[in-house]
Amino acid sequence: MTTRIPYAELEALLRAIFLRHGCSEPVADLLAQNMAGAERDGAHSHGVFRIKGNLGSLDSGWLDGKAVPVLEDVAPGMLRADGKNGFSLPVLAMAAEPLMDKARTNGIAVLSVRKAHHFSAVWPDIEPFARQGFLALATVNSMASVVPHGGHRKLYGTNPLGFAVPRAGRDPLVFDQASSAMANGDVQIARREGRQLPEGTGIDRDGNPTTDPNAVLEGGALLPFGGHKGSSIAMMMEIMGAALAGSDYSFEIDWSNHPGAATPHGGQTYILIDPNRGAVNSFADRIEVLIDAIHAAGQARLPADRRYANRRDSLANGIPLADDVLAEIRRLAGS
Ligand code: NDP
Ligand code: PYC
Repeated sequence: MTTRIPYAELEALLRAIFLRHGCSEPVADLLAQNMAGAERDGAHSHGVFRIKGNLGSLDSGWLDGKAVPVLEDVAPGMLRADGKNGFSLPVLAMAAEPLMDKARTNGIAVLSVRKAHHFSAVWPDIEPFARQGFLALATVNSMASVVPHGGHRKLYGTNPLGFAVPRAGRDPLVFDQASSAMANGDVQIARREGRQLPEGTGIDRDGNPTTDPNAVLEGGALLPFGGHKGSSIAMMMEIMGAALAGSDYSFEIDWSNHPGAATPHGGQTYILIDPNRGAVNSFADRIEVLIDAIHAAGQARLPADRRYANRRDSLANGIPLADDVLAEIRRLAGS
């Protein structure tokens, strides 16, 4: 059975949970908004499903839920942040305004983030920038769970890439995708629901192709999407996330002394571009020309269409949650 609950109620419950597990008020607020927003949009792999992993990291001392990031202005077009072993969300909250100021002044601005745990979807990071008129690109490196193309040992994270584009009078165009054939969270959900994975998703501990989520998660690995092409994108995310930002590569992250920890403290790089500085023609008009052409060519659904439809439905009718999940959330929140 499923119950629909208002967004504000879910956010308040999540906030209470994170406060009870050692987060400061601002961090609990940001986490709750992010997670409730993911559930509202039907982004289930990064919604309430992630409570357990976040609490595991907080409770085991792997992550500091009260960390206050440090932001440095290192160049006219570049900010650098140290997450101080906290979540990535407070870093972005602190850096968003100065980053947009730089992008307005210079046409482009870069934020590189180190030692910040990114355990959420990427679209909530970048959609707000597009709503403010910026093109936004985000790269994240996570924890090792993906073999490089042709390899036999996991090395890369599922390393998502997000891209958000402003549209005149419309919701932004956003895509946000793992560089693996499937996000790790979706493999875990498939295991929980007893579903097999599509062919080409992963390998078992002996390097053999498998559609069994258990085999992928217990000693096996995911494959990059699109063979060598996805593998190079995953490599780029390691470089942009870890090398550029000064964080750990996915394969360097070791939480073995922190039982229950699940959040990777890799690095993130965000790039904002003011499209009105780059484009000679009206950028907004040119985007509509492209989107019309995409539809005319036969692609009905754009990335983010599904989420926006879910968002409208959830805000009108409540966010659907399985009754056992909601009961567990209420228990964790102490209500
Ligand atoms: P999906 O493959 O589900 O979707 C990727 C993108 O493609 C989305 O923008 C989606 O839009 C769009 N899309 C999906 N189907 C279609 C279609 N038929 N036509 C057009 N567009 C489509 O995402 P992933 O499984 O790769 O990633 C899921 C989430 O996991 C992401 O939010 C990602 O940020 C997160 N993640 C986070 C990591 C981290 O380190 N923090 C690591 C890996 C993943 P829509 O959203 O509307 O469905
Ligand atoms: O779903 O692959 C994933 C993931 C990794 C880190 C956060 N989400």
